[in-house]
Amino acid sequence: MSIDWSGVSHVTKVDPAEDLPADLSVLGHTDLVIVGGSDGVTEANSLDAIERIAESCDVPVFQEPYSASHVSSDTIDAADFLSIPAVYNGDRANFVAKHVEFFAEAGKKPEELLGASIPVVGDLIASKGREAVADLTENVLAEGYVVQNLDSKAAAESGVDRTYSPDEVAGAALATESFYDFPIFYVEYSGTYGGPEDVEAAAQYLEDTALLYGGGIQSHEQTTEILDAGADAVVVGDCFHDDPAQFLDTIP
Ligand code: 1GP
Repeated sequence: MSIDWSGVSHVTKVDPAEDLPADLSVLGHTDLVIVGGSDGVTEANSLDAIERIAESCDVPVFQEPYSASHVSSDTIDAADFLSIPAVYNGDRANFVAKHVEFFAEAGKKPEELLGASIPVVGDLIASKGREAVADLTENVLAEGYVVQNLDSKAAAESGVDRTYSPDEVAGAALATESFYDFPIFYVEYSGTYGGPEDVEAAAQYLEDTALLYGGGIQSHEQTTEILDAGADAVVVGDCFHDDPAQFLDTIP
């Protein structure tokens, strides 16, 4: 499947394990919302966040899980897309194993699900039949990720123990577009501003793949610097949770 990124330059990452601002109307100024975090995420808090956002504003909502247990037929129905990270500089679980686990879960037979305590993704088949698996896979996007802040929860969760040089970032971007054919390449500096260098390195190789940068964006100037470096969109997370008024300054 494909997304039209031409109208998307500002993305908000909402952590479902954190408190959401009471007034979510500021999300009317962003182009896309991703619901996902790196600690304390559950199916229940993901579904709650997705539904509250969808009720509050008319923007596409992605769910970005780091475990199959965050996904259910309810979250799939509520979100527009599932975006699943594949972390180049992470451990094997985060480039291969979690993905196989997710799709194995989706393909389970109904009798294997008896007694499941949460509405796992496998209940798709139990409740809606095997054709629901095809519907699911149409709504799954892979994100090629490079995690560049070793002190972040994202690095800990994905087994990252080394950051990439700009040349390696460029190589990962080229692989994303020309080899893996993922629709998204994500430069992740979660919690700190990494500047434009990695974005410039990646942008030279990306034509069809959308280039996202996230990490430490708190101002219009930072947004502009990253977009000028070649990113399709900035991703803003902490600033949304911490200071919704400041968050408005990050809008291009
Ligand atoms: C986190 O890239 C996003 O996954 C946004 O980062 O929280 O630092 O804005 P911040």
